[in-house]
Amino acid sequence: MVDLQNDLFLRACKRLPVERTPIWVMRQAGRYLPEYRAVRQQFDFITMCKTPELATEVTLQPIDIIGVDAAIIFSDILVIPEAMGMPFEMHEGRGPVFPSPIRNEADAKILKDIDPADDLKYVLDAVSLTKSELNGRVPLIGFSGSPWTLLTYMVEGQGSKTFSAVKKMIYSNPKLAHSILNKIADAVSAYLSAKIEAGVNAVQIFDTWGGILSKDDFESFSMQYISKVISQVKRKDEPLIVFAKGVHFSLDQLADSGADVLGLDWTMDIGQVRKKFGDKVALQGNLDPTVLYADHEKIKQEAVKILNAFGNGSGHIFNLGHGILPDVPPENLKALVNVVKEESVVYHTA
Ligand code: 1CP
Repeated sequence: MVDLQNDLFLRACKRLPVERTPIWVMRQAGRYLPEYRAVRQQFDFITMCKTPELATEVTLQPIDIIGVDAAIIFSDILVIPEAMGMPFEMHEGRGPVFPSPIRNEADAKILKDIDPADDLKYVLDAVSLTKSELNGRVPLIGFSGSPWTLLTYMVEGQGSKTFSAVKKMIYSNPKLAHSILNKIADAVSAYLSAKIEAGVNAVQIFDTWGGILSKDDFESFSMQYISKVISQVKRKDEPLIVFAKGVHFSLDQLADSGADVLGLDWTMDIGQVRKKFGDKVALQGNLDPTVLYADHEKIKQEAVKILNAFGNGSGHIFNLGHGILPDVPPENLKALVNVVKEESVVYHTA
C-alpha cells in the first residue's frame, strides 16, 4: 500500500489533529469543469461511468486543476438500481430516466440481489485504476445513494418535484416499500464493502431526498435503512460519512447512527451542531453552493464565517452544503479552496 502524502481529510474524519482544515466538494468531478465537458462531448455519461480509464480521468481532474484534499470516484448513485435489473437512460437537460419504474409487486419481482464483483466490476476497476493513478496524493472516497434516495428514483422513474409516486407507495403499500428498501440496503452494503475492498479510503452515503419526509417517515423509511447499511458495511478503519439533505429534525439519530462524519447542508449552523454533538462525530460542510457565484472577497467572507463557526480544533471537513452547480466558474472554486487552505491554519495551532 502506498502511504498517503496528504491524509488531512482522513485525519479530520477521525478528529485527529491536522495542520489545516481539509476541503473537497460534492460533485467536484462534473460539468462546471471545461475539462470534464471535453471528455463528455466524446462519450455519453453511462459509457463514462462504465469505462475505468474515463472514470479515472475525470476523477483526477479536480485534484490536478482545483487542488482539493480528497478525490471522489466518478460514478453515479443509479448504478445500483441498474445492477438490480433496472437499466437507465441519461436524457440531455432532463437527467437520468428509468423507462420502467417500479410501482407494484409485479414490477418489484424483477429486482435481483447483486454481486458487486460481477455486476459492478467496472466501478471496482475504476477504483483500482484511480488509486494507482493517484499514487497516494490524496485519499479516494467511494459513495452510494441511501436506500430511500435510490427508492425515489426507482419508483418515480426520474427526478421529481412532488415525489407523489414514491409517497403513494409508502402510504398505500408500506409493506412493498419496506421489502424493496431491505433489498436495496443489502445491495448498498455489499457495494460499499466491495469498494472498500477495492481500495477506497472512506465512503459517503448520500440521502439527497431524506428531507422530503416527515420526521416519523424519515425514521421509518430512510434512517432505519441507513443504520442497516452502516451496521453491514465491512470496513477496517475507513471513515463513513452520512449526508442527509434537509434533515434538521433527525440529526440526533444521524449522529448516533455509527457514522464517523455528519454532512450538513447550508441551512444548518455548523457551530451549533458542533456544540450539540461535541466529540461524537466529525462534521462536513456546509457552504451554500450558490456562494460560488459571488466575487472572491465575498467567497472568502462566507468561508471564514464557517471556519469560525466551527472554531478551534480538528473534526471539520470543509465542503459545500450540496453539490457544486454546473454553471459555477472553476476559478471561484479554486479561490474557495485556497482561502480554506490559508485561513484555516489559525484554528489548528494548539
Ligand atoms: O451529463 C452529465 O455529464 C451528467 C451529470 C452527472 C454527473 C457529473 C450526473 C447525472 N451524475 C454525475 C456524477 C455524480 N453523481 C457524482 C460524481 C462524483 C463527484 O464528483 O461528486 C456523484 C457523487 C453523484 C451522485 C448523485 N447522482 C446523487 C447524490 C448526490 C447529490 O448531488 O444529491 C444524485 C441524486 C444523483 C442522480 C443524478 N445523476 C445525474 C443527475 C443530473 C442526477 C439528479 C437527477 C434529479 O434528481 O433530477
